[in-house]
Amino acid sequence: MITLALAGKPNCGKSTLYRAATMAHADIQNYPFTTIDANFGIAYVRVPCACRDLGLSCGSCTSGIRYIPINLIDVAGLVPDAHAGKGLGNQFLDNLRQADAIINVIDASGGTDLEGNPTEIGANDPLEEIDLVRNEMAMWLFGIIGKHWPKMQRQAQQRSYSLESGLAEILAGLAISEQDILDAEHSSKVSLKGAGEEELLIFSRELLRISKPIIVAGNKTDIASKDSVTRLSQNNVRLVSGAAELALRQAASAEFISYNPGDTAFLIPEPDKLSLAQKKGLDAIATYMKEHEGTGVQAVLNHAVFDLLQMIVVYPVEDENQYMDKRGRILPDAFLIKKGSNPHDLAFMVHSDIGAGFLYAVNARTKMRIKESYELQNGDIIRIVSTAK
Ligand SMILES: Nc1nc2c(ncn2[C@@H]2O[C@H](COP(=O)(O)OP(=O)(O)OP(=O)(O)O)[C@@H](O)[C@H]2O)c(=O)[nH]1
Ligand SMILES: [Mg+2]
Repeated sequence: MITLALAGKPNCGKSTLYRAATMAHADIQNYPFTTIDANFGIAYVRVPCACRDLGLSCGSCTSGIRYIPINLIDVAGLVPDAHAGKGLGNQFLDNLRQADAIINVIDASGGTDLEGNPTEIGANDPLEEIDLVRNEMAMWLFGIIGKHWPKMQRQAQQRSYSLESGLAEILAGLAISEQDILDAEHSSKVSLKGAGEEELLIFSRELLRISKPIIVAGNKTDIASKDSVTRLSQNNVRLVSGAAELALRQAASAEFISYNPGDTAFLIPEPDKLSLAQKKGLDAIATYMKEHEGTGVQAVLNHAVFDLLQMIVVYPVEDENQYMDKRGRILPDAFLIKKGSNPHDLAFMVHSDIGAGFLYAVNARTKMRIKESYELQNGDIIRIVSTAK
């Protein structure tokens, strides 16, 4: 399953976003280092369900909206020099190991300093927070590689030893592959053989850029100034309000409003049930949503998965005529799979035995057999035929 991690300085709203996206518990407070141990939960990306194009109602979606699970990690806040032990040190960096991509949360309101202490709104420049995560992670990776480097360089004197595969073994637990290493070597123009410290740092930065892509989410946009919001969006920052999303999810689960995560508006079925304060709070959120086309939280998750990580959605089925599994469930699964994957890759995702026994696949929309080399398309419904059951 895809894993995203929320990282950023203390007190920027990571746990608020985490709670909003997962509806799992996490402590939220207006001071730095509220979170010490990382929180691990399940969030969702939102897509239109394929059952609607087929004129069916699958039972796995909400009125045609399909939510597909991903892992979300909320880590402790990081401060400059965290890699060297400052703040809560680099344990949180270890929590980023499993992440496929990072959502770098910044405080768009400028109402907290670099260490996360509350200040006046606008007293800090949110753009200064952007390089923090990237730098700290690069130094952390550099530190891990550096520890092994002298020994590896000695081993590299032997002809049979490959630095790339040696490094891939060391970095396997960080979801970094040998291909990532080769790509980083190529694009950073650093040759690992004989690389000194400076070159190794350049290489580490590039490897990080390739293996752990980062998007920036400007949180607390609801209290940020107009100027700050404009400036951030010009700098490729995605605007969000974790607090608004959390309030909506809580109001929806209490059945005060009808809202599906990612909607650009919500409805209040029985306004009389709400107190004046609740109405006022919801009114403010409605105004914010009108201006920003929603709270932005779902949009950030979707952007990370579909644009940054280049995933597509594919529906495996066992009966291509009725789009069902053996138990009669219509489109029972929706898989996130990397763009460029083929039916054989999908078979392995369903189960390693199904992959090993792969015979052929059928495109359920056309009922045609497809080649093993066929590039899966977003929304494909695929029956896999395998010797394994
Ligand atoms: N106005 C506003 N306040 C927010 C928003 N998100 C979070 N906050 C507030 O910001 C403060 C910090 O929120 P947390 O979610 O605990 O921040 P964090 O980044 O997890 O903090 P650490 O765990 O200490 O690193 C709390 O007072 C939240 O209520 C938002 O979107 N808008
Ligand atoms: Mg926190």
